[in-house]
Amino acid sequence: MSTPVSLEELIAWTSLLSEEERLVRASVARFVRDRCQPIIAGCFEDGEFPKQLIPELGALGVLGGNLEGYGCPGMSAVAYGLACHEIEACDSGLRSFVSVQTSLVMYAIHRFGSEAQKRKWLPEMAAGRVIGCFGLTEPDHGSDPGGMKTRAKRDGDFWRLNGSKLWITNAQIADIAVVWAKTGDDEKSVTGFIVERGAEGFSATDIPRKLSMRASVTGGLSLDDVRVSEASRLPEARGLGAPLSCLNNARFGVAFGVLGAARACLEQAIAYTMGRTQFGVPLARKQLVQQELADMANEVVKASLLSLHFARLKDEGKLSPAQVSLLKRNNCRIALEAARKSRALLGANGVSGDYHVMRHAMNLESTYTYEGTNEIHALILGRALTGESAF
Ligand code: TGC
Ligand code: FAD
Repeated sequence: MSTPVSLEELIAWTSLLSEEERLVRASVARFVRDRCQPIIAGCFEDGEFPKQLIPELGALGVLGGNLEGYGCPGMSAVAYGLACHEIEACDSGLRSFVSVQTSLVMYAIHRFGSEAQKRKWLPEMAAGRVIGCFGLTEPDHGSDPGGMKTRAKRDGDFWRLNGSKLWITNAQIADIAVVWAKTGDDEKSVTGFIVERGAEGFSATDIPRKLSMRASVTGGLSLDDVRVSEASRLPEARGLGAPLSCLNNARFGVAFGVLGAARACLEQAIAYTMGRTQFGVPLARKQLVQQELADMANEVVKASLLSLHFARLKDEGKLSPAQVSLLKRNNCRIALEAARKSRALLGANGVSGDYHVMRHAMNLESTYTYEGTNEIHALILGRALTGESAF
């Protein structure tokens, strides 16, 4: 038997990373191994998000990691992507927390907020003392947020918000919500507001019986004539393009992250089939098993290298939304396939929480759908390729 080659060696990422990127990756991997991995299976089973880890994520510098100034570390897109990758190797729900805080809420304030809003919220959010959520999806408007029913009506120096949002990560634990509402009927009237927890008429509700992302908080937001000051409106956000540009960033983090989950599943499948004997030999000596492992490795290695290439483009400000869609769609699909294949290779043990692959597979079903479904990204790419909109 020859010495096995690790997935890490096949990807050969390390030689392509800067010193800073390697350091970020190593410190996040250490945190994940010591602080997250030991508790995650229990959190998932209990349907609990490990809130105690939030200040530690802040101290690690991953919250707002790729933003500049206001207490944010300003790391490269590559370093931030690698942090997402390492966190999601443990659990997609943990990475979701980081994505929503960083790419959706902090980015929205950083990009579209007033100077006062940035000074007030960003340093606190980077430290993990203030938690945010991002309310775009509604019960009747998911893939087509342009059809949202939530409305904002001017009332002197205030606004009155009415409507509801559903499937909102962090809803029940958030101190602030970035809520998107229309001031008229047109998509161009989409406006963003920072709504604080405790505002009269504003409440968060649970979504019961969630079978995916159980270590993440997901809920609904209800806005019943909520009075919000003009100072809480994001002054630079005009039209649907504003929330969609937040999604570009979040989709990038998802794409990098899911490869961490795929890597964890593949490594588990390799270890398991090398250790498990059936018909007198280790499963890893069976050709059909090796074909499954080879197929998974193929996809994970290709996706990892593409992700790194696109992350470098992002750092140069050259990554287009169509490229983000391609990456998000590809990586979510191959990660879900890797989790399902790994689950099968572990046989009955594959459905046990002790081996983690089933938890990853259940989580990855959500990543396939959120931040734009597999089909919506196909249509975004189709529109880019043909110039024809087929939504
Ligand atoms: P469309 O006519 O294409 O565009 C309207 C305006 O927006 C601009 N735009 C973008 N700007 C920046 N980045 C993008 N990716 C953009 N895509 C479009 C566009 O230029 C236009 O601007 P303007 O100035 O001309 O008005 O809009 P549409 O209504 O046809 O919709 C397009 C579509 C379907 C692609 C879009 O609605 C879409 O992406 N739908 C998917 C919705 C989605 O992804 N929701 C995610 C919610 S958040 C979430 O899931 C968080 S999960 C938690 C976690 O991350 O862990
Ligand atoms: P729908 O839009 O109803 O789609 C249902 C099916 O129809 C999908 O397969 C879809 O691909 C397909 N479909 C839709 N339109 C077309 C078309 N034109 N052509 C072909 N097929 C089509 N949202 C937020 O705003 N903030 C959050 O923090 C957030 N967190 C989430 C966390 C989790 C765990 C989950 C599961 C979702 C979260 N979402 C969040 C919502 C998520 O973004 C939406 O679920 C997603 O955009 C899809 O919307 P939908 O569920 O309404 O599905």
